[in-house]
Order: sequence, then C-alpha cells, then structure tokens
Amino acid sequence: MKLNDYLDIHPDVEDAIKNKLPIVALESTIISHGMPYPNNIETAIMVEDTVRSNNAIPATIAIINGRLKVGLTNKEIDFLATNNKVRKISRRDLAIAVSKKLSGSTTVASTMIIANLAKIAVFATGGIGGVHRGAEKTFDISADLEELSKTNVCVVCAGPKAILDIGLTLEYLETKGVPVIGYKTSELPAFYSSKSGFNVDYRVDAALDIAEILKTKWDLSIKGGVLVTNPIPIAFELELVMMNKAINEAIMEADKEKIIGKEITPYLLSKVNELTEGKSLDANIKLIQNNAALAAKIAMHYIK
Ligand code: PSU
Ligand code: MN
Repeated sequence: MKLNDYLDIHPDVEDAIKNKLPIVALESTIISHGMPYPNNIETAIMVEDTVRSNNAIPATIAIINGRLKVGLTNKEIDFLATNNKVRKISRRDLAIAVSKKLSGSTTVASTMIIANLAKIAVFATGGIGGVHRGAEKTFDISADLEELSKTNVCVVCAGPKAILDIGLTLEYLETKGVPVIGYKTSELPAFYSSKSGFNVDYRVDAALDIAEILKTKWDLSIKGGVLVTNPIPIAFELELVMMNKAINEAIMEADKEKIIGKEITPYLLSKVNELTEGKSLDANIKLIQNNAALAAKIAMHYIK
C-alpha cells in the first residue's frame, strides 16, 4: 500500500515530520458530536493553538470525501463543526468511509489508527470511551478500549468519561494489557472531576518519564497504546455528587428515549450539559486544553 493513496498530510504536519518536530494528533468527533456549535469550532481552534504554544504541531484528524486528513484547514474544521450530517467514524466504519468517499469525524479509536499510519505517537482528547453502565446487559463497550490494546499511540485524556462505569473500564484495560498512567496523580481522574475513587496503575510526574515508557514499550514490541490520565485542573473541576446526579438523570432519559449504539455518548454529553446549565461543557473545554498541553510536552520528549 502506498500511504499517500489514502492520506492527505497538511503541509505544516508534513514539514514537522520532515524536520522531526513534535506532533500531537487531535480527534474530530469531539467537534462534530461532542460539543454544540459554536463552542465546538472555538475549542478545536483553541486546542490547536495550545499545542502550538507548547512547541508542537497539531494534526487534527478526520475523513473528508474519503481522504484520511492528518491536519485540517480551518475551513475543514468549520465543515465538521457545522454540518449535522457528518458521520461519527470508528474502526468499523473506516474502510467503508474511505472506499465510498464519505466524510466523517474520527473517534479516539479511528484517530489512533490514522495517527499511527502517519507515524504520530501522541494524541490528545477529552475523555476516552469505555464500558458503559449496564454493559452487562447492553454489551456497550467502546471500540476505544480495543484500539488501545492494538495500536501504538499514546492517548492523553482526563480519564474515562464520567458517564461510564469507571471500575469496569479499568478492568477491561487491565485485561487488554493497556497501561494506565496518572500524570501527577495516583487517583484516576474521571473527566469532569479530578477524582474517581479508583487508583491508576502508575503515577508519573514528568512528561519525559512518560516518553521513556512509550519508547520502552514499543522497543520491546509490546503492541498497543498507553493511556495517560491527566486530571482536570482543580479550579475547573465539577463536584462529583452534583455531576453524578446529572449523569444519572441523563442516563434515565436516554433509556426512556431508547438511545443506543454510537448515539449514546453524544446524547449523554449534551443532556448532561443541559442539566448542568453549561457547566459540564466549560469543564470539557478546560480539560481538553490541559490535555493538549501535556501531550505536546510528551511529544517533544518522544520523537518517533
Ligand atoms: N472526549 C470528549 N468528548 C467526546 C469524545 C471524547 O471530551 O465526544 C468522543 C471520542 O471521539 C470518543 C467517543 O472516542 O467520544 C466515544 O464514543 P463511544 O462511546 O461511542 O465509543
Ligand atoms: Mn458504544
């Protein structure tokens, strides 16, 4: 396979690859299905700027007319943010989207796949998908977890999304052999809150040490990613009890409306935002920014 048959690498990213500059991959489902307009576009641009101000090059990933885009123009970001027909593309959808020349935003799973094709090792998102509450009946487990077990990309997040079953998500990651690192914390953060009541496997206090763990894992040919969990800064976190109340109510609404499959995560995020009167969205924006900055530092120490 000739990579260029499928990949469109933005000139800034191409230049960074050539000159061995640090690159941070960013996903696009957050733009089209994770946030309302115009916060989605503002956040996408702000996150790219955060990567740049931390001395790395951003590569926001999406699929446009069947092309795998590594690095987007502002016009392409605008398209993803405003067109409500943009599909949410995960691993299962990827080959179909490409061969049928469709457009779509990429989840953590599919962003990892495309980042890896472009040899980008570090990727920042908000919160990963995981095992949903009630998964023992619904089997709803995000493809993000399987991807972390197969694809060699470091994912920097603020923990699993709080709408999930955090304990089961950790169990799944353990089974799949995915290391879960806490950046400057031994407690796993839970997206909107810096605390979850669960511990991470390892606390690491420096970006350099994380880069060394990546090098070591892949030198040893241990397949798969590393999950770096970076707590939302305390000043922006939401109170766990208040959040859980909103999440429980959102889950009840989703049940009533029979929302399932790939619609559930976007539905819950938007419902929780409604119930918290925009507080959860504010927190989501802050935590992504925080993750982008850390990812840039890790990428600087790790140049593939
Ligand atoms: N992080 C956010 N908001 C989001 C997501 C991550 O702050 O909307 C997206 C990611 O693309 C992730 C997806 O892969 O949510 C999870 O969807 P699912 O549960 O259907 O796998
Ligand atoms: Mn799902």
